[in-house]
Amino acid sequence: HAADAQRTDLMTITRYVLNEQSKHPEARGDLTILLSHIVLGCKFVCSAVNKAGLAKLIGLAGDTNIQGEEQKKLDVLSNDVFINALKSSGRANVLVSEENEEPIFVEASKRGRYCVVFDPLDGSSNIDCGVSIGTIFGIYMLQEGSEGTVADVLKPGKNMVAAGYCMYGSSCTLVLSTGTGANGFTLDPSLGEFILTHPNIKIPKKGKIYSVNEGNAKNWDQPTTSYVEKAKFPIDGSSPKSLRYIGSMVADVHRTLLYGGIFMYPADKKSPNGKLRVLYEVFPMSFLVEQAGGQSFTGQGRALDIVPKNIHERSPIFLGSYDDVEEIKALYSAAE
Ligand code: AHM
Ligand code: MG
Repeated sequence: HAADAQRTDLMTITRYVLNEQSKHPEARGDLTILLSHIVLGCKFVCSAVNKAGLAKLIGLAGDTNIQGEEQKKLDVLSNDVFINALKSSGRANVLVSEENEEPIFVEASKRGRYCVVFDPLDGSSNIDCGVSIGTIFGIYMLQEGSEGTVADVLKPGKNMVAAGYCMYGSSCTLVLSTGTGANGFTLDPSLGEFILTHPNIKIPKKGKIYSVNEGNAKNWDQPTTSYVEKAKFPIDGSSPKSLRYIGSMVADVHRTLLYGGIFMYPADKKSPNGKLRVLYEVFPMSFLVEQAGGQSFTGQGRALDIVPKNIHERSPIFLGSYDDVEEIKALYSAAE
């Protein structure tokens, strides 16, 4: 019986990654191990995020613990969790975190072949009010013959071997791609396992939602202004689009993947490169969106083609449904 089979034969994220691995007979299982350490980090942060409100209420946050240390802020704690999980995997080499100015080079005895770029807790302005936040990550393989240098991560996003995010929301959802489509997993708290709930995510070809911080409109360029104007006052007889903006990239991109539409953080006069970081925000999300059949554009070209010059570089970004991104691309071409 199909329903029974579902309950007794669960596709956990580990099982899924092992299946993927078995398609590559040469694979040594290193990526599988690395990913399982990232998954552990996500579970840890999920549990900390869920307890955060309570901890505040009973006076833990900002308090000192038994060792006399101050309780760590959630974003600092999340960063420590991921760094430790990655180092202890024995499979990581160069690490880039939004929280660290400089790249981290794993010590020789624990080094592996993978470089991980990540934002341990994105959407920090939403932490204190209980709105969804998330972790974003991307994985590169070390260049042939390299011992691990910053050059190993200053590579276009299309070179990533895997990317994903984990959203700490009403449920804990992890979306992962190892380059063969995008798949969504939901944490079953009673099992402590991520279960495949959104197999082979395909973003609708065209959406009805636009997602942008419209408070910056005064400083936008012409193509962005025209796009949003058309979304609100369509001239072709179609219905206006809905606006949804959470201000948490993971949540805004997750909705865009499932419901379609466009998410944008454009350039503006005050921030000519937008706000979002190329390595650990723009690249992983663009990777997932392309894997789901959508597009990601910078205002100049394909986002995954950017060659970053420094690890915390920013870029404008327009990503989502294929047709919606075509429209913004046309507006930029017309403005040239
Ligand atoms: P953060 O890394 O400081 O949390 O900033 C990134 C966040 C994204 O999650 C979100 O898309 C964006 O900032 C929202 O920015 P704004 O408040 O300018 O709209
Ligand atoms: Mg961030």
